[in-house]
Amino acid sequence: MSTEMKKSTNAELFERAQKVIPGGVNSPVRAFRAVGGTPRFITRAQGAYIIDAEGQRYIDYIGSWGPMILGHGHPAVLDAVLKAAADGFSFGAPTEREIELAEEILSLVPSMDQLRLVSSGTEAAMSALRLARGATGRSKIVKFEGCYHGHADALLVKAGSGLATFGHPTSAGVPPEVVRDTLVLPYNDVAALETTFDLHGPGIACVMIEPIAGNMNFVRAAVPFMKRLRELCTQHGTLLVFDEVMSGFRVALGSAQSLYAKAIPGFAPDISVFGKVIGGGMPLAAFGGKRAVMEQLAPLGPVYQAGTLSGNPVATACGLATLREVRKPGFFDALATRTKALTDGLLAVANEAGVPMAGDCEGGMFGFFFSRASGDPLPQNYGAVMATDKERFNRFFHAMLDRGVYLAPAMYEAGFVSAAHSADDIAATLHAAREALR
Ligand code: KE4
Repeated sequence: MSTEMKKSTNAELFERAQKVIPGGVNSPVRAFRAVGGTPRFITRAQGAYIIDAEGQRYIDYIGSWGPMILGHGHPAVLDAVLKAAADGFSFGAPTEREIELAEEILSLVPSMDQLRLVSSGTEAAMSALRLARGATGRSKIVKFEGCYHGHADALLVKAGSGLATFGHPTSAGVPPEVVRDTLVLPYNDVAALETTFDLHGPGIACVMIEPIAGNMNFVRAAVPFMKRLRELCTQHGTLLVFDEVMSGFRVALGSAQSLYAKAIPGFAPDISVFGKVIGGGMPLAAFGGKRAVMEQLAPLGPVYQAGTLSGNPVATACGLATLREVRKPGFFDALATRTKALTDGLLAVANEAGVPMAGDCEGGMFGFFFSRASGDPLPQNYGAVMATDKERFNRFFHAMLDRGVYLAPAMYEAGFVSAAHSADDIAATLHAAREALR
């Protein structure tokens, strides 16, 4: 008689994981601590679905936090990865495919002349920061409350007490002097920008921003705010760094910067940071800008930056195959239509149920908030997001998870739709939401 291995439950796996991995996870948000409950251990995924250790199938609105824009297991991507792997995993030497991927990305992001490939969004943002400081010879930097740029020390900062005071570390292990030059401003606040540049303008190396913020759920930088930010950076010789790790090739084929270039004539960031989609689910990220800035990097210039697996041959194959699908005619129209159907549907179902909800979406990215009162406007900054109803969000998260819909396990995260999500998947999601909200 075959003694088929007894499958472990999610709880058993979580128990075992916590013995050998801090919190049982390799990235904190996966531990479900914001929403409570037991994380689902995923065994495999296909298209719009992920399947957990207990065989439960979920419609997946995380997509690995953005990379899986085609859905899981796209045949062209899988084929490209298998072929690349058969040719070799890593050489520590240049390859033609790194050139092809760079050319592909640069053809879609006209603000960049050159880019460098790295292995994570954190590494890309950290390197972009060092480059901005090296290229300007200045130390001060500005970021915004509610924006996340990975976990490099100088970026793990929360707002100081006043506008002009410097940030405080958000993590233990970050010495105060490391964040002494980091200013944290309220998102979408023009007055705060004016004051900060009046006080510190000539000393600011860069302003780093998520143009459509996906780390405080879903908040857009208002066009007037972005226009003024660009003007002030130009006026003071400060580099504007767009962190498009999440929004890049996700909100539009030309990323968020193409949306602002439509609204603001001649708009462009000076440095851009990408990740997630350009790796297609494998460890790959990038940062780039005009040639004059990028040539400050080693081995040409004085700003050091390096990486054993940078431009990894298998990861570049995965990213290249992904981008070649994303840029096909009609891809984004179809994705945006699907995402809007989901977002509008959720708002309609909440309205039917008399539950106050606000929501927004762009391309394949969406967010929704349980407002305190119906008619409340979309949150424009971190404080407003955190004032929405977290308890209701968490109850809704579990009610949806129990019904086979996997939303982000935290109210400060955005949601992602893939090309594999069908109209039936959206309908099933809205049916689950109708029941969950009841
Ligand atoms: P990674 O180092 O996690 O690849 O990228 C950091 C990063 C940088 N910039 C932005 C705008 C990002 O959203 C991220 C990472 N996003 C989170 C989701 N909120 C990744 C999920 C996680 O931390 O596990």
